[in-house]
Amino acid sequence: MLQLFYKKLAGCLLLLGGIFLLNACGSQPNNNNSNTQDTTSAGMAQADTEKLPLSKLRLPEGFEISIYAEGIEEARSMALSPKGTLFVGNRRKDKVYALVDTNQDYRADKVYVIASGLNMPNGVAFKDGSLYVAEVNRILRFDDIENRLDNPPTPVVVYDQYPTDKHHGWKFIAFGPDGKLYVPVGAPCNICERLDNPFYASITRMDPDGNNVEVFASGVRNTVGFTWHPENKEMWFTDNGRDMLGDDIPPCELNHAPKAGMHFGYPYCHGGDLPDPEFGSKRKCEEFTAPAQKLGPHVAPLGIRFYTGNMFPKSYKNQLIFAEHGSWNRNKKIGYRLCIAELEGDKVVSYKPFIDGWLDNDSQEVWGRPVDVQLLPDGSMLVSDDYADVIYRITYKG
Ligand SMILES: [Ca+2]
Ligand SMILES: [Ca+2]
Repeated sequence: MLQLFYKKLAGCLLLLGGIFLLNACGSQPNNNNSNTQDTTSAGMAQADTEKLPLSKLRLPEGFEISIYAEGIEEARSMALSPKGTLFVGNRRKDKVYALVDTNQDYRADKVYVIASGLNMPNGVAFKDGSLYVAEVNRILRFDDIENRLDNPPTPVVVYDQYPTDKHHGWKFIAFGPDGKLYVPVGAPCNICERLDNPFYASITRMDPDGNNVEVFASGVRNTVGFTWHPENKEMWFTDNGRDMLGDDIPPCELNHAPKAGMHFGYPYCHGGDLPDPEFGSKRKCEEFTAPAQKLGPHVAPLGIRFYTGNMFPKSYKNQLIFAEHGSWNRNKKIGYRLCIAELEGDKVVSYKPFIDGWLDNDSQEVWGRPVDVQLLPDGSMLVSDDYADVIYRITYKG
């Protein structure tokens, strides 16, 4: 009832009109008419490729990496429309971009700023002509967006009752095979037990119109990437382990959530078998679902997709490719790479690097940090980088 009241109130406020709302809420996106950057320039592209040391990247034999788009400030999560428009969000910045490859040479030619002034708009998803954007506490929807890239509409507020905590408040979002929008809510802390709101440390889901919001999975500290198996439609997600327990524990996690209602351990148990020093005495590790694969400590796993294309070798088919954004809470850096987890049935049988070299292990210098991965219809793969401000494209030539 209360929710309905707020929705009605929001509707009335919208009727009161633009300027008042801008001042009252202070978080309405600013649309403007000069929201395009033209990036058509072969010379510029070449110069940029030279600026980034792509040759330092180690790829499996036969693979190549190039720049799909550059100058995309803090490029985070990605969503691709069926027509090929690539939407890209921000975490610490405030914008959402749309990238269009007008001449289909696999390099973006136009970059549109769809919205600015948003509150950590990390998450983007596309469905039925509309772009969905996740801010910290709400979901926005930009209708008919591909016909309005030059002059984006004022978004519809789909839902605005998520917690407002900025700590782990940025969200990855995606539509599941059931047509529902999946929205995680991170723990508002490094480690804490917040039973006051079941949304904390969970993955929720809702109808596309914002109705029927429910918790899908609990005990998830901070997932910033999930996807569904192409055949059995079961969810897989990455989760970032807690900090401040030293360099080597706990592991970050790759988890498997075949059904609703599962609990993945946080804040009581990490990695399936490591009780938390503060909260571990409250509940036992055996009560929870252990990760399908322990990942490296502090590697910060983010975007994840099954490789469903036909360009890469057959051994990649239906295997998980995910980004490790890289550690900060560790003396010697690790992560800063793309990994592949090979599955046999529901079991992960290997976890190994796919592409690395953004981190120089000896000097500990970093020049890029992969965030999200996105397949293109030709089977090539895009990778966003919020440190180098680019989108890469990975191809296999054999
Ligand atoms: Ca192009
Ligand atoms: Ca866990």
